[in-house]
Amino acid sequence: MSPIKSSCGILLPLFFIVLEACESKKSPSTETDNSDLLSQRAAFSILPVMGARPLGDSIVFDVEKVDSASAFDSVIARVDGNRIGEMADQRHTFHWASEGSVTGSHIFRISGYKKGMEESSSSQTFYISSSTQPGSYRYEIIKTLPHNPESFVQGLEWLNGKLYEGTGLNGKSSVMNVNPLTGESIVRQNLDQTYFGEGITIMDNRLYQLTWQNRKGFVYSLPDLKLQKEFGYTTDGWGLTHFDGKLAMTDGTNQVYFLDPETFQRTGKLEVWDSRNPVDQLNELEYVNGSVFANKYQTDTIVEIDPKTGAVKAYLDLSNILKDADKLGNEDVLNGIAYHPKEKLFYVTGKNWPKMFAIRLIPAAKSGI
Ligand SMILES: [Ca+2]
Repeated sequence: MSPIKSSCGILLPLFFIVLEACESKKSPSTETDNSDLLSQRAAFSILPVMGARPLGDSIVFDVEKVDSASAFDSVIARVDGNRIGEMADQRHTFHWASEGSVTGSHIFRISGYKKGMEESSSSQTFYISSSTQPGSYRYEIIKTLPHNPESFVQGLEWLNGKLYEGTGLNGKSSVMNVNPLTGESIVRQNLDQTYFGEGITIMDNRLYQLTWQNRKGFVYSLPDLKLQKEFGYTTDGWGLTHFDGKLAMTDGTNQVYFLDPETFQRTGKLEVWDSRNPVDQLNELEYVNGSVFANKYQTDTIVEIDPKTGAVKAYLDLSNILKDADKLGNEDVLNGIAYHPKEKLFYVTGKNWPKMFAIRLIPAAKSGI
């Protein structure tokens, strides 16, 4: 389990129901008489929402005023900051329809107001999972191609019949236009050894590249791969793709962040969940026909994600696609997904792999994961 941080700054294990009481306006008093302790108690109790609830469910929040002496002018309930109702009685049951929302963490908050000021509040973090069992794909290898075993591939993308690759490791990071028939670079731009290159994507004829922990990205012109500008961000940089006019990046968690491609400001995020759990270690990305495909780091699995909801649509298991007989001994994990839209094939490879594979995906039955 991964610890998560509540809005009150308390580290709590995932799936542990978070019941927070945040006194809104007052600083903690140093006095210890009973009346002061009472004044610091939360004015509301919220019955915990148990476990992750499937997207589309109506979520029920049972709230009770703990301190009946608290006379609020109004009591407002919100989910993710959006008002869902008002509480007039001692107890109240609120319903929130999660249909049309997204997977991941959400916050229910109940606030008591006096003279327009929030006097006291309690909140609870709850979790929404995918409502459907993930499907799975089988695959057929259409082509087996060479790949430079010195390339620690972090990003892979086709544009107009040209294959681009970004590589990592300090001192070995680069962006390249690669000849897919030989695995050799046609145009190559090396990064300073300060930088550990990560995901790449091409948008409006510009190639974007992340770095791992430098919190800096680069923008290159095409086809010459000349550096045009740099940009910053506040997380690790792992995978990168784009769709609907925005960049989408991962940072090794289960989150996908959306960035404006001009200002690089974060404009939104998704938390990726399957029908049971958050799906983390999301790495290199590829947007294909309404889905985001992601390598899951340290596995041979590619995850298909619905970018509208964060729900996992399907898994693709590429275990043993690189045969032992083809290994040179320096291979690292599967990484790199590039979709060729005319061929309708996915090109996949791995870090320091000597091979790249063009595969056709074949939907299989629901996996039951
Ligand atoms: Ca890609």
